[in-house]
Amino acid sequence: MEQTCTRRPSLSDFLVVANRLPVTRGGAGQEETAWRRSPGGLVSALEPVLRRARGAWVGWAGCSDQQVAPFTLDGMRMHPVSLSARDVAGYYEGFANATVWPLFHDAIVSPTLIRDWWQRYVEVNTRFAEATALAAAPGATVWVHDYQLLLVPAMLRTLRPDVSIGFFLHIPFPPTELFMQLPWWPDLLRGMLGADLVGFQLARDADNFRRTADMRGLATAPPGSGGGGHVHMGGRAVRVDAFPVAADGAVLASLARSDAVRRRARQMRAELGDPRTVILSVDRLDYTKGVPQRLDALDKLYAQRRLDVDRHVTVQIVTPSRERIPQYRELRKQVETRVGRINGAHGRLGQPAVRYLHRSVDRDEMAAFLVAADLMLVTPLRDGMNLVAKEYAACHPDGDGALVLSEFAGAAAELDAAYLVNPYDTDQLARMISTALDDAPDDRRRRMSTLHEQVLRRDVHTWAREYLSALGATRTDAHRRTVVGGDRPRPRAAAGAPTAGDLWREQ
Ligand code: ADQ
Repeated sequence: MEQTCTRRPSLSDFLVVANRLPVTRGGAGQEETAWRRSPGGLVSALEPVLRRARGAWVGWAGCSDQQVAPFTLDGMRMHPVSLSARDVAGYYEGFANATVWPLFHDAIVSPTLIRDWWQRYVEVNTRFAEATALAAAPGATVWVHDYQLLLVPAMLRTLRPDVSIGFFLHIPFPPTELFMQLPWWPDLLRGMLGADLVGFQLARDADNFRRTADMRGLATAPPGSGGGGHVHMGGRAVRVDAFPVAADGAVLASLARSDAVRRRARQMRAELGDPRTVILSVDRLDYTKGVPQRLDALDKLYAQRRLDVDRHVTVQIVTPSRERIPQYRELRKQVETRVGRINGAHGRLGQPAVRYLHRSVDRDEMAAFLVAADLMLVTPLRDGMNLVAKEYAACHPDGDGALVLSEFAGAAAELDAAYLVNPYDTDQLARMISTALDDAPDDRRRRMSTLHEQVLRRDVHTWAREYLSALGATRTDAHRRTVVGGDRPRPRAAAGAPTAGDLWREQ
């Protein structure tokens, strides 16, 4: 694996800016200083563009109080932004994850408002914007990601008006009244509107955003048009639209067909006692994912003997997440207490009802779990999209399996052939699990085949291409407007700098 350090980073034509760099330090048997690429759909979708366009990634390396020099890994330039322990506490665990995250997820838990956290958030966003401004070539394309960096687009525009700026929010954008509970909402809105293109998961997120912009007297057009349209601000037209994120469908489907994964899936079923039905859930351990409510529904089903431990085994895998935040520690206790109670009440010696794993699993193991499951439960209380639902559908090319999916996952807008459910209603959730298990095999197969086709038709590469083409078009539009409308032209890219649209067309 190529890894070189450089003190003088050269400039890049395409930059991704996200809270975390797509790398982790040291692996088994590796030097502590060696970096490895972290797996992930976003990195693999953007890798071809990053390689071709002298691409770079700006983000936090994950270790606090350490300066890490820029380095190149597998042809991608990495620009680490350093965070102190106080930055991590105020910006990341504080404002991003204990203020914005809960508020944008329907305030499922109460957002905490602390002025010092906000100050840290502003400082760290400034640092990200400055690092990006230094690394971008004239006229570069910059794609900023997610709720940790809402202020970066406007900050970057001030520093580098020549670059083309895209912003994408991976989580829901809340209704106006909820957003306005944040004392700093006008700053956040202005921050996002620094972009040329503001992208959301769903049309309803884009609608919420445009309605909020209306509150500031910013002209939006056309209203209620199903998510598309522009917000006009400071003589600029900002395009606002929906780009639902997708799974790496083809890769997962071929993994699911591979001998190794199929063998491992059979072995897993054998280890579970070869039950008739394997019920699976895989979540990051977050209060938005609805894990306690789902366990309550399963508890009912085992208690009513509609599920029994010899024939129906449930596997719940949770990835540890944000464990320094009190609400996440509390959630872990709630989940583990419920698992213990269900197994105490309904399990037998050597045959628990719920097998519980609190860990992350690698991609092949994850694919084997998804293949092994007859029924997948994805029941978040609120979720921007939820890729696990799409990944499950990708892993079932033959129409076997069934997906119970929350109406409040963004994925439900597309995957309406799933068994859709309101996860707040545990009786309904329990009934829907029964329905999915008892449905006529032909109906189940029809639903699953539809889901599989959907996730393969539009994968993560299509998603990135759609977004970057739209971003490229904003530059062309802006140029046209300056010619036709006679506005003061924006400082232009250096001659020949590729636009986001060109980057994709070159593929
Ligand atoms: P998350 O809330 O982290 O992300 P989700 O989409 O559920 O969202 O999962 C992300 C990835 O984590 C998936 O690829 C999944 O396979 C993986 N994963 C989950 N548990 C795992 C485990 N135990 N071991 C290994 N891998 C695991 C945010 C938003 C989502 C949105 C995504 C992408 O909250 O709504 O779908 O971004 O935009």
